[in-house]
Amino acid sequence: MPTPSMEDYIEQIYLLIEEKGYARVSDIAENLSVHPSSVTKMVQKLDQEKYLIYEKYRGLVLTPDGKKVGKRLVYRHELLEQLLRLIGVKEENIYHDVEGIEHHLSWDAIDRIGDLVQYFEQFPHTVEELKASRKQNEDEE
Ligand SMILES: [Mn+2]
Repeated sequence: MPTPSMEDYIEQIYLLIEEKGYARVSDIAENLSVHPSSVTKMVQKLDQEKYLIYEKYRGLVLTPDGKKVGKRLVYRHELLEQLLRLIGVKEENIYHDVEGIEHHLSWDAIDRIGDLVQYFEQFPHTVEELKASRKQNEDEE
């Protein structure tokens, strides 16, 4: 199991490869706001743990295992963003909040949140009712 920090790296690498076709140390460093030397260190660790293959002058590629994990991490991030958006969290808070909670939920909880988001999408009136109830609470405050 990757640690929270390893998860952040695998997630970013997966996103960069999806977007650009490759992930450079400098881009990973920029996206995670860390020093390139920290990226190099972590990338070596992820190579040891078989999530990716790193060759100093040729860049890095995710192994099938790394791709599988990366895909799940991106799904988890997007699902949590969807949940926060549906329950009315302000747009400016969503990304940061998801970064803060995503590593600390079990996959059981993620699956149940998946059910909840699906339920909201299947029955849009429930989202409207939630909104109405929230409005009522706000008016009472
Ligand atoms: Mn994330």
